[in-house]
Amino acid sequence: MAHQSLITIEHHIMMQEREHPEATGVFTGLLMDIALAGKIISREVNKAGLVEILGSTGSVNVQGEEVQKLDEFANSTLIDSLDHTGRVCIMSSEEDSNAIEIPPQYPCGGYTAAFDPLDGSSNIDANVPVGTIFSIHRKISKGPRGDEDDLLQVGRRQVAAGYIIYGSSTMMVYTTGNGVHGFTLDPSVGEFLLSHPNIRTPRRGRTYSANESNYHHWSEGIRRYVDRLKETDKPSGRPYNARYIGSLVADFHRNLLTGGVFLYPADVKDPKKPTGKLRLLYEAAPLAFVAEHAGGYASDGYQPILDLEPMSLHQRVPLFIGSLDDVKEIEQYIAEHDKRS
Ligand code: P6P
Repeated sequence: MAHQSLITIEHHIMMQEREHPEATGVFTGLLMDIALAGKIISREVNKAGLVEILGSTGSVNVQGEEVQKLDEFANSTLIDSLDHTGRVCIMSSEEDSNAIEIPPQYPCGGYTAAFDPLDGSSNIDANVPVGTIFSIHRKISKGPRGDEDDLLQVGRRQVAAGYIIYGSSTMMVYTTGNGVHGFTLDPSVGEFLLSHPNIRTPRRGRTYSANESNYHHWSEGIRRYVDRLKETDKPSGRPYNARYIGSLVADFHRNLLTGGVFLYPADVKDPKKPTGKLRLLYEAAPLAFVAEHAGGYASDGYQPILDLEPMSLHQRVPLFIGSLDDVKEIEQYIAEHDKRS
């Protein structure tokens, strides 16, 4: 059997960096800092049932969601891995209502980091896969320190994005715009080893992921689209399969590898979720960057997620993401059946 060469994520990032002669190694270091945080979070997630960190801290985050202890641990691990390195100038996290400034005693660098430290955390106690999502931009503000303008950049300008999924194994998937690559953690040596080089997502899938308990809160176009997926007169025979884990990173990762579409539409009847539930800066935009660089697509129903200008750190957007033809079809249903609100 051909010997699969052992390529660590560090080696892979450095090989990618060599293709950018202007790269200074700071960017490489930043991705390695995130990989380190992922290893530490993985260790804690994988023993969550054994030590007293299950259950919640009793506090509530900016989203009004109860903060699970692992959420807090993941958040502080990422901040502690990044804030002193001199590689980032400002950060944003789902867990923090305000931007996270670099402490004055540390230098600022040329990049920003936005992250959802532990997405899907409401599933932790049920041992359902959860994930870390991250998004990297270049600093654009003129001052020596970073500010919110550095974070509120359109998704297409990201220089890197990806996620770490803590599932049956821990994987880190990232792109710098030069292909999407997946690495599986070998916990016995603490290394992420290349296991999924150059991931390409099928143009059309056979899976759709949506929380259908919201069906009556969806627009006409979305309801007609999902109804269509279930009709049995389709020439391709079996209709689509429904697969919904309720953990964005897990649903996204499965669809990325095998094809399919994830839908979290706007809620036309719930004033609390007028624009959907998922956040643009550290959920939709980084996963859209990964999806597009794997040949897929992500839309808010009208335009690419990557073209949306963020107005605020925790801005929510409707999200349709996955196989290119499936997401484009959703846009067609919306164009045909929905009045533009
Ligand atoms: P619902 C988890 O709380 C999360 O943010 C995503 O990981 C997941 O896709 C979504 O919310 C699930 O939301 O409303 O279907 O429970």
